[in-house]
Amino acid sequence: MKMHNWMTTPFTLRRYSVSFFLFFCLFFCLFGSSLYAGRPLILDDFEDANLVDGPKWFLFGGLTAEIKQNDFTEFQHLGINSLRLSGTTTSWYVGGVGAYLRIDGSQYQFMKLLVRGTGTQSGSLQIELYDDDNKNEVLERSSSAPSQTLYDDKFIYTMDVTWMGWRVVIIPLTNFRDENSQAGDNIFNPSKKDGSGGLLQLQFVVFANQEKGKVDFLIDSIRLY
Ligand SMILES: [Ca+2]
Ligand SMILES: [Ca+2]
Ligand SMILES: [Ca+2]
Ligand SMILES: [Ca+2]
Repeated sequence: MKMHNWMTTPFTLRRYSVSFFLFFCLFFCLFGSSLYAGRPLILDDFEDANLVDGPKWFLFGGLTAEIKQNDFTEFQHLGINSLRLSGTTTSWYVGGVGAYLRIDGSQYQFMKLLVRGTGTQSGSLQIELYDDDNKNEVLERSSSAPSQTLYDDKFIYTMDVTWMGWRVVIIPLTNFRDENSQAGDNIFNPSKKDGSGGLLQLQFVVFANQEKGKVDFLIDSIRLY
C-alpha cells in the first residue's frame, strides 16, 4: 500500500489544509466552551424514587406529592418513575412542592419537562423560579405573606394542563415574568457571582381549573438547557 507523503502534497493543498485546521481551532475556541456549557442539567427525573434527597423537595398546602411508576406503553421515552401531584380544593388553590437548588442557572435558556394530564380539568401549574438578588444564598420570605419574598425575585410561568396523556413542555426562561416588582432587581440573573446563591429555588404551585375542583397530573424529567 502506498503511504501518503505530506511533503509530496501540492503546496496549495497543504496551505488549505493548514488554513482549515486553524479555522477549526479558532471555531472551537470561540464556540467550544459555550457548547460545553449548554449541556442539559437534570433538576430531577425521580428515577431515585427519593423526594428528600437530590434535590430535597418540600410540600405545602393541601397538595399530595408521590412517586408513581410510569407506564411505558404511554410514551416510549419514559424512565421508571415520575412525580404525581394531586389534591382537592374549595377555593382554587391546592398547594405546591418546592426544591432548594442554589445553582448557577445563568447559562441556561429553556426549562423542559414532561407533563402527563388526566383530561381537560387536570389542573393549572404555576412554575416559580427564585434568584438571589441580595447575594446571601437565602430566600427571605415575608412573615405576613409567605408566598412573597423580601429581597429576591420570584419569576413565574403558568400553564393549564388540559390534555390527556404525556406532553413534552419546553418553556423559554424569558417567558417567566417577575411577579414581585417590590423585591429584587426584577431581572432574571441566576448567576452565582459575588456570593449570590444564583437560582435559589424552584416551586410548582398547583390550582384547580374550577373553584371547587381537583387536580391530578404527573411531572417528570425536569431539565434546564
Ligand atoms: Ca422519571
Ligand atoms: Ca436572598
Ligand atoms: Ca422582583
Ligand atoms: Ca434578579
